[in-house]
Formats: sequence, C-alpha cells, structure tokens
Amino acid sequence: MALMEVKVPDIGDFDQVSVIEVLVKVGDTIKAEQSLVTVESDKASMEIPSSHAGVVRELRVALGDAVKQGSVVLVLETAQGAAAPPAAAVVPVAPLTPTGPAAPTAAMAPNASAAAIPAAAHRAAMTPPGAAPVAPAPAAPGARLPHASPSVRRLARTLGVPLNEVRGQGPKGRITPADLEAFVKRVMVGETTTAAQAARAPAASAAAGGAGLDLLPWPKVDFAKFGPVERKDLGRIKKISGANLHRNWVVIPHVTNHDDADITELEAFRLQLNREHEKSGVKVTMLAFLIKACVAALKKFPDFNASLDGEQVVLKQYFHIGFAADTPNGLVVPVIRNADQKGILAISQEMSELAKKARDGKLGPAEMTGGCFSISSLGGIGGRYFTPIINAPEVAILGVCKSSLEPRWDGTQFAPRLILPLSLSWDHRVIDGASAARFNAYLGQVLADFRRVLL
Ligand code: CAO
Repeated sequence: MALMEVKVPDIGDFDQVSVIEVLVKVGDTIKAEQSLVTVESDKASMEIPSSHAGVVRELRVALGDAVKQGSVVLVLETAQGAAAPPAAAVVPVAPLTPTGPAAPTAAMAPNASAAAIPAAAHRAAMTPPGAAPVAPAPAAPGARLPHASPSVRRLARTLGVPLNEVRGQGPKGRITPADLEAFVKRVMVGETTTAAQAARAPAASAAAGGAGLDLLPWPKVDFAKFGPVERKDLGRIKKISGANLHRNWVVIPHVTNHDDADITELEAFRLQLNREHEKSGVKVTMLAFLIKACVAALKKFPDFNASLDGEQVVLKQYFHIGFAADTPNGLVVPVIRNADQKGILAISQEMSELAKKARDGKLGPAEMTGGCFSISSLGGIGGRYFTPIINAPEVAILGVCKSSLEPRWDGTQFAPRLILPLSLSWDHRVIDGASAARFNAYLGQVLADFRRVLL
C-alpha cells in the first residue's frame, strides 16, 4: 500500500481552470482513468482522470476552486508502490449537434487551441495519448450551443435528452443534472412547451432513452377517397406491445445474423421422445430444445445474457428465457424462469401451459417479466429468415423459421438434411458481429449434436 498525490495534468492552453464538479468522494474505490473532477475555463470544460487505481483518502479540491497543471486533486491509496505517476490524460468529450447528442467524435491533440474548433465554446478538446484526432462535427450556423460538463453530456446521452432544449440553471447558464431531471419529468407528464416538442411524439419516451428524431409528421390520408375502408381500434395488447416495439426498434442499433442449423438427428430424437411420452400428454416441441440450446450458448457467451444500464452492462447469472406467443389479441412474451435448471419435458409442459394462458388472456405480469433473452419461433407457420426486434432491456433475440429438408454435401455425396433457419438480432452497443457469428455457430453445433448442452 502507498499514498500518492493525483495531480492536474497538462491541460493545454489553460492557465487556470475552475472545478465545477467533484465526481468522487473520500472512501471511493476508483479505477485508473476514472474521472475525478470536471474543470472549466471560459472556453471549455473537461474531466481530469486518475492516473492510478486505488482508494480516495483525501480530497484536496472543492467546488469552485481554481486549479492549474500540477495542482493536487486528491490523495490516493494504491496497491502498488508510489512510483512517480504518469500524467493522466484529460478525457475527450463528445460534442453535441444542434438537435441532440451525437456520437463521440470531436477531439483534438493536446495543447491544440480550443479556439481552433469552430464554435466549441463549451467543449473540451483533447485526446488521450495515442488516440487519433478526429474532425469535430460541424454545428449549424447560429445554433445555440448547450453549456454542460462532460458528465452531464454523458447523462443526457444515456437519458436521450436533447441538451439544446434544456434551460441551464447552473452558474453562467450551465446545465446541471437537476436540469436534466426536471426536463425528463416535464416530458414524462407531457408538459411540452414548444411546437417542436409537441410535434415530437417519440420524445415522450425520452426518459427511457428515446431522443426526438425530428421526423416528418405521419402522412394524413383520406383513404376513403380511394375506395371503401373499415376502421377498427387497436387492441390493448397491440397498443402496449406496439409502443414497446417502436421504442426498441428506434433506440437499439439492431443487426441480424442469419445462419442454419442441421437438426436432422435432433428432430428424430424429438419424435422418439413424443412416442415414448404419448400417454403423458406432454408434447415435446422444437422450441423446448431451442430454449435449452440457447441457455448453453448464453453460458458460453455471457454478453448475450445482459442488459445495458447507462454506461454499464449488467451480466445476469440466471437464465430466464422468453418466447413470443401469438394470441388472438396480439403478441405476448411469457418467460420460462431458470431454464438452465429444467429438463426438456418440464420446459415443454410449462411452455404449453403459458401459451394456453397467453391465448386465453390470463397471463399475469410476473409471467412476462424478468426475461434475459427471447426466442421468436415462426417454425409452425413458415418462412425462411426474418429480423426479430430485441425485447428491451434484453440485448439479443433469436428468430427461427420452418425447418426443411435440403441437400447438404457430406464429403462424398449430397445427403438430405433437416435444416433450421436461425436469425439472431443483437444490440450493437453491447455485442459485435464476430460474437454474434460465434454465438450462431455454437448454437448450430449444439442443435446438431445435443450432447453438447452437457459441456
Ligand atoms: N420447423 C418445422 N416445423 C415446426 C417448427 C420448425 N422450426 N416449429 C414447430 N414446428 C411444427 C411443430 O412440430 C408442430 O407440428 P405438429 O403439429 O405436426 O407436431 C407445428 O409446427 C405447430 O407448432 P406450434 O407452433 O404449436 O408449437 P411451437 O412450440 O413451435 O410454438 C408457440 C409455440 C406458442 C411459440 C407458437 O404457437 C406461436 O405462438 N408462434 C408464433 C410466435 C410469433 O408470432 N413470433 C413472431 C413474433 S414477431 O411478430
């Protein structure tokens, strides 16, 4: 254990800057590169990260203090010996477009003049060592640039709040976390004040992550002018699931990987099981095997058994699998809890009970919540591939279509094999394409040889 001072690193052209946010407190365990304080000059705000990991033992700065390069921010107890700390780099900050948060792009090399960034009055502009400078996103002429610290900008991005619509109540009109909270509350109760806000219906979901999209209004057409029509109200389930699907489609960057699984042997086994259990009344379905196979894949690829919570990924250590059920009133997703602890027969039985309850409109909310991953099977109906919409806050969903006999080359000849089409949609904020391809490939291996679920 050793005590060390963490100091303000080279902050470029600024002689002195004010501390506008203290992001840690005495006793906090922090990681290297974690932001400690936000400082602001009359041109930019930026975060000062820690050069080391450790426990905060003493804070040497307070809100409003003026600091400069070399000022001690805090005293840290580190596990390592207190060798002279390398200067921590000031963290880069994402700019905002005039209409809302944008991807983090603007950054300039250390010591670059803040004035060199067009209209960057309130943006920090520095990269950590080694990061490539990227051109800043241009601001629209005359656009009001929101004045907010990097952590507030991050929070705004997480909440989907368009910063340029928030009135800052902090010093010099700076937007504070309390201003964001007040904005979200106003949107939640529908207290929109401007015509732009009123027109932006998706902003009603701003608190849940849906930012205003500035889309054209929905086309208003008098259909009866073109021929006879009948109008009917959307059902309750359609209204609820429609709003959820819309949010998920708009907010989550979806990608879908399509693949095939050879289920020839698995289907033969399923038919055999059904013959053996004919009298029990339990029908083993392909979906039950898929649930079990997905549990095996989720265990191997834990990023798929996760949810995004702000800037953290929550990895679940339980395996609750939802399955989409088509009912006369619309789509519902009952959940099989702890599918890892249940056998194929138990899952089949539970699925048939839940599907019946769904069709009868008797599913309780507890039977539709807590899912980790969902499966949407159109196998009983048909089709080849489709793009299932992720059931937020899950990060992936598997779609399956109807299996069919296809000729497959076995090394010496083409042989008829039963092929199941798979479509895996995944959230690109959490998962990348290589993992998705591996997930599908592994799922295919498990379905081709079900003994692999035991591994
Ligand atoms: N390939 C070929 N046949 C399949 C199959 C597949 N992938 N999956 C099921 N089948 C067969 C079954 O074996 C069964 O045949 P038999 O009656 O001859 O035994 C038949 O199709 C009907 O199966 P099922 O649909 O009743 O059973 P299931 O376990 O596959 O599905 C349930 C249950 C509740 C998921 C299903 O009834 C359902 O609602 N599916 C629709 C889901 C949906 O709408 N998804 C889209 C969401 S996006 O809008």
